[in-house]
Amino acid sequence: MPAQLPVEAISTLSELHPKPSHIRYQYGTAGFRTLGSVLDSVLFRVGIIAGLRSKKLDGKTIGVMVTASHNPEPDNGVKLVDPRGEMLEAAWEAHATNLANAATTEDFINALDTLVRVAKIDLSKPSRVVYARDTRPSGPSLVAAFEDGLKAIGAEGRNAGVTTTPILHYLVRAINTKGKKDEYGVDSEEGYFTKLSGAFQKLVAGKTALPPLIIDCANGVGAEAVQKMSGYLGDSIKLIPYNASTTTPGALNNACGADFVKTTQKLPPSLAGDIKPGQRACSLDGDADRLMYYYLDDQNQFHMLDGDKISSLVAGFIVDLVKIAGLDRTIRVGVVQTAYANGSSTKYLAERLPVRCVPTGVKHLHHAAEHFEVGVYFEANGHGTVLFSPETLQTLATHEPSTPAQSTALNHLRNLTLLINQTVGDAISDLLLVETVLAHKSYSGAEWDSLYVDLPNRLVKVVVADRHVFHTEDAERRLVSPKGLQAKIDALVKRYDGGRSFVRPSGTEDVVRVYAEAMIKSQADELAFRVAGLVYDETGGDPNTRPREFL
Ligand code: G16
Repeated sequence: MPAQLPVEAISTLSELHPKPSHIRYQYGTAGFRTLGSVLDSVLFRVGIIAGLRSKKLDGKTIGVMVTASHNPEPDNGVKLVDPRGEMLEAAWEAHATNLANAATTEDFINALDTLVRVAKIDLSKPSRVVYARDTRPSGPSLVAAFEDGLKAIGAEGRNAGVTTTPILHYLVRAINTKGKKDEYGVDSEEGYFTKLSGAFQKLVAGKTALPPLIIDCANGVGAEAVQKMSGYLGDSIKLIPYNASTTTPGALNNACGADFVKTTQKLPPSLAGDIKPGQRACSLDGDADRLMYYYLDDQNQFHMLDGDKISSLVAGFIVDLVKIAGLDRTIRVGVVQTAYANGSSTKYLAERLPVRCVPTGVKHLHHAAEHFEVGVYFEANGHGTVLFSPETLQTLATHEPSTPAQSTALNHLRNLTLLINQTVGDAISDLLLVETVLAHKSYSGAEWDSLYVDLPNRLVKVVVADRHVFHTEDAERRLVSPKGLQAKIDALVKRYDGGRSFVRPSGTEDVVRVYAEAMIKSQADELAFRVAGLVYDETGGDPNTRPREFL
């Protein structure tokens, strides 16, 4: 008789983690994400789902990260990581949503039964899960609920403790490739730090010493990782962590971090006075998978270097190296962006490389980037990485250079494949990558910034009664519902020189996001707030959050 679901164990433990009746959960842009106080049942169920996913994949290790990343401290969330360190397969997102919403233990067990049947899961297979959490106060109890889920399904769990999202992704891939031809690295935090720091030291050897780098850690888990990484980097670069108070209540992502910088286009107030004109610094988000750079010019003016600028810098560098190495006929470098990419960046990149636009969410960018030999993907919010296809890795490993210049470029490319965490966006890996390129190009922040001039833009959040009535098409650049709203937006956009605007529901916060661009800043602000007003009027939002006309 085939192995059966351990119904009794699931049932007993499930009763300890009942689903609140008034909440509908959704596996969104980056997993389940909402107030930490209402996630207990979700975490328990995710424990079981992760176990089943592992069984489905023949006992390969699945990752689970408990975090709400850039969201405010009271929020929390959970995302599943597939065996190669990439985001969960889309079909299973739907299974996860379905299971999280089963009203009772009985419904939950019935839904599990259906999943096992439909997905043809062999329950006799082993199941292994590695998991971690960020520094949020709700983390420990949510992890305990998750561990009950593992226990219920009989999965073997490995607790990676408190660490960053990208380190968890790294661990998943390292565990699953251990002892194989494509071994990703030693499956420990130490393995991660050693791999990245070793590659960085080789890449910047012989270059002019890099100036110390101030890193705003968003008072999140990145602070601990930055401190640890510092110890491995020797004197190749000095990292100076700011906003490293991981235990101060309410500090996480508050007036600091990558999302604060991107949305307010301002320096975190806690850094003011400590950054000198010409000096560059950067911000991580709450789980250290996003990165935002900036610098002050001679007039003390703040300049932001976002994901698009990182993408342009890095893609240009890799294209040059590929050419110098004599591999430009074999290796095609491409870039993936989303609708949030600044129009100037798209223009700049598209004149040089193939560029694709996909819906928001690293999972979408990642898959699109896999179609290139080298796929550079960054969201404007600073979330991204570079992927080298298996064939490209093979080419880099076996190519015989015919000149010293080719040999040097080839070595740099090989070291880049080690420096870059190719599983997912990784702020620490990305900042070492940026510093590498700046060292090679001898660029200051201002020189990097001058690759192209950003079109003024504005991002606004609108709280609406139900964001699920918003549906988009064309890589989220157009609304299909509510009906008629897109036509009104189009009419408005036409009145602005260089105007562009789009509206989409967030997959991580209970808001609708509005983005606008125009030739001048005041016009971009005005357009964003006018479109936000249209969204509000159409759907009836919270009166306290009605967008102001414009600033
Ligand atoms: C997550 C995703 C990102 C996405 C961001 C915002 O980031 O991983 O790809 O850009 O959410 O998504 P949305 O606009 O749908 O809320 P993080 O850093 O919060 O995990």
